[in-house]
Amino acid sequence: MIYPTIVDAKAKGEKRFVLLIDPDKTSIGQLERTLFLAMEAGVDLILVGSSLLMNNDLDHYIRRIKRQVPVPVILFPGNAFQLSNEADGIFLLSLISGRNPELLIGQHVIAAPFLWQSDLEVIPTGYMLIDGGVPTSVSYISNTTPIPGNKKDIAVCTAMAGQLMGLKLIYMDAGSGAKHPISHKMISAVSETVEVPLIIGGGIRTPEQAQLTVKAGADAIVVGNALEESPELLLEMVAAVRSVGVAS
Ligand code: 1GP
Repeated sequence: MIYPTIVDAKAKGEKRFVLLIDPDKTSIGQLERTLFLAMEAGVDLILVGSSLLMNNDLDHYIRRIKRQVPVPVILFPGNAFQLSNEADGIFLLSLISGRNPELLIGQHVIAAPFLWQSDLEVIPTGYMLIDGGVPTSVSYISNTTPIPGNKKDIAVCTAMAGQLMGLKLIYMDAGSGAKHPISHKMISAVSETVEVPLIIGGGIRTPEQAQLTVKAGADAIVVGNALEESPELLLEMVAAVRSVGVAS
């Protein structure tokens, strides 16, 4: 089971590194090198998904990942087309920072019969989009306004509402390719408030940023874009995250 391991890690103060793979941006040819480095570095989880996906063979793509690495693969779907029984689990995202009913309940209803019959571990996730200084695919495609980056009280109240509604994770995302990652003030404020694990992603490009993000209170970080450009960064990034934890 994936979720209990995330909760357990949080309880022990261990930080987790999550690699995001967008099938449109990492070809099957490039996958081998990325996955080799992911194993070397000791990546904890792999997310697969995108706001908008051109690749129409998710099953094949995920089978290819699972053939090479034993790391759990979690769907991070932009919509109900991005489902596959080849994955181990799914972040069932409620876009709680937005006010688009399609992404609060509409797509979930469409996906429900598939998920009901699948063996995927469903992890209900409060997904919060935070302004990262540039319009992102996710804000455009989701037709939602991100929470302003300097409004930590709005982020805290939104995360509180997510936990009260029974969501099991809070994922604050500045969006792939964000100009700047989520502020440490906002991360600390949310992590000091909610009890469910907190995942942070969007615009994390250096090992230093990765380390500061977990120090600020993230239980796990997600990195995609920077690693598509330089997969070698994986080793340093994971080491930076590992260096923070019970010992620090
Ligand atoms: C996006 O949080 C993820 O949903 C990762 O963002 O691609 O900018 O690392 P980056």
